[in-house]
Amino acid sequence: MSELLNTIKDAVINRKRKEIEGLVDEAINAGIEPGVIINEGLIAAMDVVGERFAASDIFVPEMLASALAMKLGLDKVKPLLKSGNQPSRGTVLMGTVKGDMHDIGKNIVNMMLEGAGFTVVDLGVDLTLEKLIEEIERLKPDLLGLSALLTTTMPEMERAVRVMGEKGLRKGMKIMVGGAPISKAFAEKIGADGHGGDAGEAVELAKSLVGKQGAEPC
Ligand code: B12
Repeated sequence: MSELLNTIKDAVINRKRKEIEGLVDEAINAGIEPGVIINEGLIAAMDVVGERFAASDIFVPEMLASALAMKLGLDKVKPLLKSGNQPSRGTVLMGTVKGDMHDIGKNIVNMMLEGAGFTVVDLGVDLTLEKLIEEIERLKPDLLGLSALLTTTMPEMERAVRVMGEKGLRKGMKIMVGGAPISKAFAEKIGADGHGGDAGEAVELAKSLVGKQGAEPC
């Protein structure tokens, strides 16, 4: 089992887009849990890709090709995470902040939230404040999730949280934040309602925040 997960990880690292779907199918058929395929196969690969990029062993095109391989793998796992016809636990608006194009982590969080019974509306990447405000006013979500992967876009997250408060949009809507450079301390500093370090934490956080509707934003 761990050999197959290692093969999946290597396929993503080495950008083997033609092989990845077959390998993930093989893992699913072998009864490996979707969460294990995601964490130990696919996400583990992106950590190595990031290290190689930081060491200048690979460059943006290679990083992008690995990301595309990862997406093919995730698309195979996604149907397994869908929840049944249970009533929605609440609506979550998700997006990656302005200036940031990274969406793999956000998409995994979306998949897990949907699997846990939330209705997720994905606003994509490079999300402007104007678009965000428009969609919050239109959809009145229970939760807003913001993702950032670049240290240079962390101030955009801070700005979004501040402006949501200034516009009075936090009444009835909690804000959770995440992404590799985002810490619990940063989330507290910018006044978000919570921080999730991975998709599993995001789901638990979402459940607890939706249960706390009506409380004043911190
Ligand atoms: C893939 C990748 C890319 C792809 C993105 C493709 C895509 N569609 O997302 C491409 C090639 C486009 C790319 C571009 C760039 N990248 Co890049 N990229 C990565 C890489 C290798 C992997 C990111 C990833 O997908 N990780 C896997 C996911 C699953 O993890 P995650 O995003 O952290 O998400 C998890 C948690 O954080 C959490 N989470 C995430 N979001 C949220 C939201 C909420 C609400 C919650 C609760 C939780 C949560 O749950 C997720 C699931 O467990 C990282 C290295 C790394 N290890 O992070 C570099 C990295 C982020 N990139 C980096 C850089 C520098 C860039 C570029 C500037 C490179 C360049 N010179 O052009 C550009 C920037 C483009 C832009 N404007 O955004 C640096 C950032 C350094 C820094 N200090 O900011 C990194 C760290 C690489 C490195 N080691 O130097 N990149």
